[in-house]
Amino acid sequence: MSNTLTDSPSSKQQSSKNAMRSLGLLDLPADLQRHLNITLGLADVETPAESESDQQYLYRALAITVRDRLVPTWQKTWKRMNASDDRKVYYLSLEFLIGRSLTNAIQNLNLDDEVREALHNYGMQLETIADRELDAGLGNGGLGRLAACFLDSCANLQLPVIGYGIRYEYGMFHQHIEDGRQVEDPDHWLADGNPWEIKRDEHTRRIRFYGRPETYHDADGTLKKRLVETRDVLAVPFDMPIPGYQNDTVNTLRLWKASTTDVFDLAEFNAGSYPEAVAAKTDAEQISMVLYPNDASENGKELRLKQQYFLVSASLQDVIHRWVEKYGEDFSDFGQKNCFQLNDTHPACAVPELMRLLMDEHGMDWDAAWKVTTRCMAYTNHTLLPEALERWSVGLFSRLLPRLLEIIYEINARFLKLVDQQWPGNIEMRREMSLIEEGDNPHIRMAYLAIVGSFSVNGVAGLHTQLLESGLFKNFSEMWPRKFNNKTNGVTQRRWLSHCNPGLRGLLNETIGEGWQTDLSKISELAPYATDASFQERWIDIKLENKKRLTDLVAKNTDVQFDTSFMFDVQVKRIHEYKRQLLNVLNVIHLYDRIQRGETAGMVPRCVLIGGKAAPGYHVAKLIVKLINDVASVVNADPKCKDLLRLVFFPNYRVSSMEVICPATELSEQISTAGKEASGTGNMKFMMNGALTIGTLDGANIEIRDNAGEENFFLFGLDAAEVVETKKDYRPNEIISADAEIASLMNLLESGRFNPTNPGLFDLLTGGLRSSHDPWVTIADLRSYIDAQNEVAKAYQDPAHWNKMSILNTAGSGWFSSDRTIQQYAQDIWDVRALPPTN
Ligand code: T68
Repeated sequence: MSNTLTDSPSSKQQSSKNAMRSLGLLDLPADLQRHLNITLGLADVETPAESESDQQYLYRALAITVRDRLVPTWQKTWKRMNASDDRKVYYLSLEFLIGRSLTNAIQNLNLDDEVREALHNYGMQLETIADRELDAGLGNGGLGRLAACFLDSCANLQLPVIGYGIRYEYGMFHQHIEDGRQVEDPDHWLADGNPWEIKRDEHTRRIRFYGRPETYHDADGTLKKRLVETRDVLAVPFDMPIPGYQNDTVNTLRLWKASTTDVFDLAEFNAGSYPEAVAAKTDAEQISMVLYPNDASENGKELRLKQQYFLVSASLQDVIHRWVEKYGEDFSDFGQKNCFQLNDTHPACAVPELMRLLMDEHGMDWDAAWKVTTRCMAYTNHTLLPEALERWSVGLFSRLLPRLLEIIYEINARFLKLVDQQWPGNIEMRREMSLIEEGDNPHIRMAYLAIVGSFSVNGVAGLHTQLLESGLFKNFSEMWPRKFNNKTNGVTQRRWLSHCNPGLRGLLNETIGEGWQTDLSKISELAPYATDASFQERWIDIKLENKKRLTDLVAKNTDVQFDTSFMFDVQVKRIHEYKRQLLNVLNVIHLYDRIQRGETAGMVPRCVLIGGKAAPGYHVAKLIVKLINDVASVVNADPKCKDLLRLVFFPNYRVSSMEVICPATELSEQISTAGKEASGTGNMKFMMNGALTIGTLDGANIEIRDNAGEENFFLFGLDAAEVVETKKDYRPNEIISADAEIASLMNLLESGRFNPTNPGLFDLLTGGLRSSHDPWVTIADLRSYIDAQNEVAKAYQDPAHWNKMSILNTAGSGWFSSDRTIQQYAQDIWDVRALPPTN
């Protein structure tokens, strides 16, 4: 995958320097000083800038200094976009988990040396200042981070793609641990302002909620629909720059903030309730106040539906506004020239909303509008869990979005005719496939709406797509086989290898050149070095440095001291039963049990790190967090474990902590119940950084194993089909009693050893494990998991062998670049090309 459109670095740097100068930008150190003194009004900074406050100022001044250097290219990219008649893509997502922007911008602008030199004047390291930036945590986990990696890759490939999302005032909650339990704190990340955003008042849009549809005759006498008596909210855009990698491109992420229309309720106003009339207006602002922290269950809350419609309507109006400016009221080519990628069903209202805009506001008839809509909508599914599929109550919809409901009914009526043509007289099929789930409280099935309204439906890993086609969406895939396609996820190697692992970046650049940063397929050139002893030495040294870095971070955030000579065994992701953090804990208890019995032969010392957030209302997940912490307390306090085992729950796991965790990891835990994890993307970050995976045949693990070589992957457990079989006659209690080691570890857990002062605390968890209805069949996989962990230990004791496997994992990770994924979206779904350069 070569990126022929990128200019050579020297001419690029020259032209951007010229642009800077013409805009009156000074050299970087002088600019930084000016922003400190003038923009932020700080007279002096002590050198070294040791106080928190000085470092905070330095961060802000540096962020503005760097942003200044993005702006000219950003404007140019907008112009290139607007000048082009080629198709454009809009990535609609309720979540963008961006993390930090400063170091990313510095890397992509190639400003590292200049910035370091400038900070040297204040006796500061870039790392210290960069650490001051709060994560933009506008997402829950994989789905939100995927959106951020995709934007990075689109900018790297110079594709005409705009991200559209919500500017949540409060992002993903902060987690801290009290007495072993998760406690949530609000994440007011915007409290001190966000230096990366630019507010664009002139592109404000009006979003209309509630009201009622009314029929009327337009000037030509045509019968039309309009909404009256609505309650309106304004959507104000804030743009964030998405810099490409040293390629003279800066794309845009447009985030909408909800704001009042400033129209007062005159009745209240005149009744002298001025403060009440003003206060009522803050209702509007609630819409963009907070990110919903549920990653895998639908919640049915009115405010969430408001957020979804708010994003969709604002973004579609924005695109249509630019269309009308450029092409007038002729929308016949709109579908050909635009494509909306729906990141899960969260923005699925885009289907009926585009219909509404085209018909009610731009005069199109149904058939023409439907042709346009289904030509430009594409839907990505991210889950196989039925409980996570979104359904909205018809009652709520009819109050909040009455016109959209009418349109959905009409879409459904026409769709059910097609069903009837395909399966004549099959009433059952109509009921199954209907967009409306009937019953006492009928619901709209958002996934079905998204499928019917889109020209493309994709899953996010090979197995996931197969399971969608043969399971969840079987009928739809029979009806429209060509709609369904797979796009295996990827991650950006610029953040998840180059930036977060500078040691490895250096070694890679030296060994295979720098091309891998924009074309990760080149990383396969590493394979011949896998058995090279001197290369292995350097590989080991780099890992050790990274392990030290993580050890420091763990010490800073917990009271646990890691030992860098131990194996670093890591599971970080949202806490969920299907991801089976419990399985991991059971193995830790088993190791602890062996240590108590003195059966330590063949054991390898391990530091086990588990991190992740539990949805605040997910009781079982929170209990799992408590168990991890309570087991950790016992293990870490036991002198017998001192040389063999540590366990830590890493608090407040987020993007910026993963940047330290993944380069230091040696064993990556990807142990979900097969058939439940759509893809996983953490698994890819670990692989790139040379961790070996212990995993089930689930999601992208399968492709990771194929690419690493099965001899370089620790496979265990049932596959997806076997899970289904097993559930038919599942008897975990028999498995437990028949296996002495498992019986012993369960006994330890149930004896109250980890909850001496709180008997029965974990009964809910142990009861679940022992239930023949345990949907996650944890006990069924436990023996196989323990055995695989023993294989891991054996392999780790032979460093030459382990490091060969580690190198081959990195060498095999080329497929998992989000650049590859995005090239496939661009070719197979979007049909878009790189923006032509400016002339
Ligand atoms: C994840 N989904 C998948 N959902 O679980 C993971 N859900 O396998 C996959 O790799 C990743 O998506 C990217 O495709 C999520 O992260 C959510 O975060 C979410 C948020 C709100 C509502 C439902």
